[in-house]
Amino acid sequence: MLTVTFVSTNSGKYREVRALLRPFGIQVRWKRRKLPEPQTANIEEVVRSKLNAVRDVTGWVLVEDSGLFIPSLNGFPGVYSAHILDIWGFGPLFELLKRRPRAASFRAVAGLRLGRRIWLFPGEVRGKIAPRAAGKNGFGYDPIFVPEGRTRTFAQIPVAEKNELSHRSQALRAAGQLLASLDARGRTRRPRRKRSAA
Ligand code: ITT
Repeated sequence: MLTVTFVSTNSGKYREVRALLRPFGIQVRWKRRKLPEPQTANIEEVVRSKLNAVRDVTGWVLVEDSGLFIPSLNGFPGVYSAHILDIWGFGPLFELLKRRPRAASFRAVAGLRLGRRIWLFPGEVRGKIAPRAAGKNGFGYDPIFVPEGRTRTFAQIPVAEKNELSHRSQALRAAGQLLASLDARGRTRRPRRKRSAA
């Protein structure tokens, strides 16, 4: 079974990543480490920087950067989502959105590294900010995000349902497909030949 080391400080992300890669037969090992994030509004750049900082980790390495982007706030909190939630909670966001459109999207970019090779996989889910926080599942902004076509927040629906829709699931499914096609050294797996009955 292929094993991938997921480097992150976020246990909520780890739980989802583990569940999302399981169907591909991939085992996830969690390495809890804070990686430097450059001052940039671009998630891909953050992921490249995270991948650069895990060069010392051997074998397949996975990192992820994500955030909540609100167009009526020019994309805020975006790449600063984790920090803003720490210092603000939800209150000031509700305040800012009183007279602004509540459309929002979660975006994620997963990054894989094997030696000197890297791969990036984006994912996005659109929705809106709920009028008030609701639900206990998930983590981060899940209690205030209602995905498109639904009436309940990510924190109100079962995690398995979030994992069908989420930004992270899109990114991780693409990563899972790549991993399932390669071996521990990054070589293309060949389908086993059937022995012909002689
Ligand atoms: P690492 O960098 O160590 O992986 P982190 O939590 O600091 O962990 P990010 O810098 O990528 O991760 O920040 C992402 C933040 O965006 C995360 O902490 C949440 O606040 C929010 N977020 C991202 N995906 C989310 C999701 O699926 N549900 C709720 N909030 C999410």
